[in-house]
Amino acid sequence: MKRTLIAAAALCAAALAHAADPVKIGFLVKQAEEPWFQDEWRYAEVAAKEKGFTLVKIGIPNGEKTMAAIDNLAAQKAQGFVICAPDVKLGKAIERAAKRNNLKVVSVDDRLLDGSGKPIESIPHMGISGYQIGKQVGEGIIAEIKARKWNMAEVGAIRVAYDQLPTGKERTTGAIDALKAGGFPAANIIDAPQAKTDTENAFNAANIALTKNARFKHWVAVGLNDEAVLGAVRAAEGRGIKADSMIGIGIGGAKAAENELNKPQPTGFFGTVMISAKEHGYQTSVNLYNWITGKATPPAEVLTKGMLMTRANQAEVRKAMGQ
Ligand code: FCA
Repeated sequence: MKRTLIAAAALCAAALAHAADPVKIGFLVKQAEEPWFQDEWRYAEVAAKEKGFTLVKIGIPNGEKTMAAIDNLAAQKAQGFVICAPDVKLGKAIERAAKRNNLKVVSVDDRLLDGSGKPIESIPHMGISGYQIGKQVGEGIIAEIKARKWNMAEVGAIRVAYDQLPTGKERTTGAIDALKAGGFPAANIIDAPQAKTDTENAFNAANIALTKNARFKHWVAVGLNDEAVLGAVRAAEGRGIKADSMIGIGIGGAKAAENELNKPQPTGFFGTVMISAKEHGYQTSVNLYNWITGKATPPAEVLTKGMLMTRANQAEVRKAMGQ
């Protein structure tokens, strides 16, 4: 009896001590050098200041670094983390590591998958509505092709593809479907698979597509993010295809797009569908904080919207998106 009481008292004390621990949250991103992720971190910091928790930002370019980061967070007595993993197939390993270390986990941008390739429903997720946003890209391109009175038979479309990432595939599928729905010839669409979702890899992929298809007079380009489309735009420039014969529309709207849209001379980067780094960075952190402190469980899945932004409407779009 006495022993049970002592054990119970010890448990209570441990629970109280835990509850009183200052809240510490990790924010783990696959590509820390990408402006989108820097923006997410910036808005997560806003949440940290507002709610009074500590934010630990860690770049996780591969599986090994991901596992090390989770162990590191546990050693620092963090209670949870937000994650955009370098490979969504790490889902189960991430879930196990979180459980083992008693850490709560929510995913952002890229939904984690289980061994059979299905989303892990028990990990709350905030991502973009990829297909819908992709459609906005395609519709924007069709409108601009028409404004320029191009003959679609003479236009090639580059789909910078990263199909192993479901949100990536959804985005470019939405874009291509909208192009086709707008009358774009399916035979003029060329896949350019990239090895990694950055500008350099997109450049290399697009370069091959352009070399093999020199017959087209004009070009359009889509991809899963601004970096993908920028790669295609730079590759086209290298072959003398400039703003007047190129329409690239990205997805993102962070610094890379901003710099491009504010160059004194327009480039082939016609615009981007701006998505909300603020919501993704701030709200995921707040949701996790509320979960840790017992205030609320995060919604199972939130899909956010985007707005087409070009040189013509940058200020309005940024204002409407609160960024
Ligand atoms: C993915 C992409 C990023 C960004 C994010 C919302 O993680 O790789 O560039 O678009 O989704």
